[in-house]
Amino acid sequence: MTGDRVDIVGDTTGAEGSLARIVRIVPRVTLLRRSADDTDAVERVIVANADQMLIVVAAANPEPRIRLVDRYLVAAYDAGVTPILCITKTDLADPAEFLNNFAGLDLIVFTSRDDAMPLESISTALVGHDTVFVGHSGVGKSTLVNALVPDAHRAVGVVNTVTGRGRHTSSSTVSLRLETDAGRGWVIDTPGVRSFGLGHINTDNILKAFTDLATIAEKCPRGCTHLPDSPDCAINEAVAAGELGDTGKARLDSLQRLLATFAVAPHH
Ligand SMILES: Nc1nc2c(ncn2[C@@H]2O[C@H](COP(=O)(O)OP(=O)(O)O)[C@@H](O)[C@H]2O)c(=O)[nH]1
Ligand SMILES: [Mg+2]
Ligand SMILES: [Zn+2]
Repeated sequence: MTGDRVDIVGDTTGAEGSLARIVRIVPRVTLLRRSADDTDAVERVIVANADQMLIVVAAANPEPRIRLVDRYLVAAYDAGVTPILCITKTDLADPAEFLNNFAGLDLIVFTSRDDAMPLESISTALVGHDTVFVGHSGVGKSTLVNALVPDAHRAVGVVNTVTGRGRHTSSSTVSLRLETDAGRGWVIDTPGVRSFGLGHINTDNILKAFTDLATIAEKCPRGCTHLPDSPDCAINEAVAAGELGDTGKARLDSLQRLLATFAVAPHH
């Protein structure tokens, strides 16, 4: 898998004709998976050992979709990978309204346009990490990767102006080394992920990502779903009582939206 660390033996000079073989895959720290749809138990691994996920969404062309970002967030939290949001194409639309939907999350957000990319701040966030770039095809992932890693030469696609959908120009997942004055990191560019089924998700992992709410949930009744209709839910009660301040309501809304994203799936 892309991102795997391996041990190799043999001639490791890399000279022409040299031969080495992989003898061991180092145990994976994280594994980002998806199923084709929510009822599909077959998992496809996207990348191993990523510790960050840069979710790339365009402000327009293609239109941003809250639900898709929610699904990426759920997949990241489930895998123990830290999500970061990057809104591209802000030259085409103002993303403020869309971003309001994620105000309750502890999420670093970058906004970018191809004539003014915040490359320094993004690089800083990537140094010392393995960051997988995900997002619908056509949102500008490869454009961003090429700007961050100048010798990446990732193919950039053309977005169909009628459907707003990109052609899959970069069809493989690759790891690219990011080199900056502040240090190194790995950038993993993926082809557009069309479906992001969550057939394998463990909902406890979603709650764990909301550390403040997870502590309160220890007082919830067994089997509590933490959804609005859940009786005696300690989180619902704490937020209603104003114990979590102004941000409590927004964080609970975000948690419940993510839990509901998953609730449609029959597993677990
Ligand atoms: N207007 C505008 N177009 C962009 C921007 N970033 C990328 N694009 C265009 O969007 C299209 C898809 O970009 P690409 O990087 O291939 O997207 P990917 O499929 O996510 O890798 C290309 O035509 C890019 O030139 C941006 O900030 N503003
Ligand atoms: Mg691409
Ligand atoms: Zn609860």
